[in-house]
Amino acid sequence: MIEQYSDLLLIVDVQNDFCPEGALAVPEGDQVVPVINRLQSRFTHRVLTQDWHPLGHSSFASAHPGTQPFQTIEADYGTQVLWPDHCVQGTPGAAFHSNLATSGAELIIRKGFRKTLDSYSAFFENDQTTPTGLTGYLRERGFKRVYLCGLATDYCVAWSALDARKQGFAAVVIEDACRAIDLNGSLAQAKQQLTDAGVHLLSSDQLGV
Ligand code: VGL
Ligand code: ZN
Repeated sequence: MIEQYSDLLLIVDVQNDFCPEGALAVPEGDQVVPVINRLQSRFTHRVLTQDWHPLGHSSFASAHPGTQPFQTIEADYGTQVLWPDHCVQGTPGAAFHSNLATSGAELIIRKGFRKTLDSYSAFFENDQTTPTGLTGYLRERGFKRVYLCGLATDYCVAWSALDARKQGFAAVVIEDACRAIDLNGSLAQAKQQLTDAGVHLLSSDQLGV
């Protein structure tokens, strides 16, 4: 049962660069759009996130001469995957998928906008201490449970769900409203971490959508 006052749908990074033809295409990334639009009609409260990097961002392989996308480096805040340039602020790749319903969202959280710090989670940047402000927003508004959907299951959706739990919210990932990058087993690892953290995994039809 979705609670209209205390539940919130968090729609993670449904942006052109994560869809087929995009710079960091997630397989079938665009297929989440109709599912998420149906889900949106069940929630009174919706928040969007947007990956929002400056040109030359430190998560881009292009910013580290001699490296290739999808290899890892050690950043001062830990291991960082290097990605193709993606979701550069103000570019078409950073825009939401054109069929995603966005006008009903109450908030758009942008993340990853500091040049030397990446951010997967909607709550904290990858140093796991720099807040985006989402915790405060949710607490002040009285939300208790976060339902998550979007891209990518094993990165921004998973990290957001884990941080939601750490911040004391109930968290539910709607699996068929997500798609994964699945880099070196990252999807299986993320699902194990989600389960261990008490995140519920559901399908949209279990929500009657
Ligand atoms: C994401 C990799 C890099 C995501 C964002 O939205 O899952 N993944 N930036
Ligand atoms: Zn990114």
